[in-house]
Amino acid sequence: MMLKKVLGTAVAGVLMASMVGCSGETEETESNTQAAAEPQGETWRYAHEEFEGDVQDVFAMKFKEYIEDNSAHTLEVYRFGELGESDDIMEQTQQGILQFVNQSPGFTGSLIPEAQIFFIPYLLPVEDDKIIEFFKTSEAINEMFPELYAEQGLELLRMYPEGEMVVTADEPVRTPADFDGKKIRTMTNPLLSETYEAFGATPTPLPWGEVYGALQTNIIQGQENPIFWIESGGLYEVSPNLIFTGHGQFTTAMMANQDFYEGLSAEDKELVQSAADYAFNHITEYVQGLSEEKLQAILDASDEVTVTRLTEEERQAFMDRAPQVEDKFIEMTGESGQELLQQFKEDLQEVNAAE
Ligand code: 6CS
Repeated sequence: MMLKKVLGTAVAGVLMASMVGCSGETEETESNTQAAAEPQGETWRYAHEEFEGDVQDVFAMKFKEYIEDNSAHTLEVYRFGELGESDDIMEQTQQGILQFVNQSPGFTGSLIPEAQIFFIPYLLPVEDDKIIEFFKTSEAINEMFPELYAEQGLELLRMYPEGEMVVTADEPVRTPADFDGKKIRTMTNPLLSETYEAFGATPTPLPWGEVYGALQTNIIQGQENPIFWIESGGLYEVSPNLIFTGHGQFTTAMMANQDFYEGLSAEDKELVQSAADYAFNHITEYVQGLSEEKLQAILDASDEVTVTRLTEEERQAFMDRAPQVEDKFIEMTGESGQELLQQFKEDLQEVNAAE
């Protein structure tokens, strides 16, 4: 785990050096000049925040499969650490060094404050079928968010859920008082800090690369993530008490550099949209039941792990603190956030009514 991180950071500089100055177009060589009748493909670069076989990687590989099966283009996929942290790959995409990026709203909050809506606790359902239906049908997700990303030079292609957020800590937590004095790592957005403060903890924003080590050395006493990531990152080894609070979903977003996208032919735009739809349809199947499967893998791998599922009454004590986070969200985002939140709630009502 840690070795992967160090190696990844070391190669990032080398890759960056070879990329700067590339436009994404295939270099003209003697042989491809001669084969003028052949369709000329370009090489596009796509970076995400996870490791081989994780949810964002499965999405990326499906996107790649569609692009390469249906065009002469090639897609290079870069995983966590190969080009730096989440903020680095976003910056590289905005600069046009990368054509595609998968960045989670957990890190996009400083760029697009409204993206922090996903961190209002107890807003989103935790059930797989409901959350998937929400992402498929929500006007807020599919019509309002693309406009917000466009303001930052990004063409939002898809948002999708990766799984219910589960807290891990150095001991089981059942009440806000149990969080007292615990430093809980959050992704780096201010609203998530508000959530953990409201929950009674001391929020500690950190980039992903520092989380395992900080848990191991007790610099932090807990963190939150979906089960598949707790399993694949080995977080249960250093933070063995799993607490199902029911407060949220890990959500992510996949997008393109907008100048690049706008410069594509109509045919290539259609190709990119279809590839994103293809990957989305696959991932919404893939994530169903993934948490249960990976929880079993954790339990098989460790005797130390405990699982705490809050009762309705225990959950209520955390839910009671959600309105103050919602107020903060409005304070941070103003009218735009208010409109988004209203639409979110209407979209969620429809999903719940369709039960
Ligand atoms: O906690 C994090 O920072 C990471 N969690 C997941 C599920 N994906 C990527 C992200 O960096």
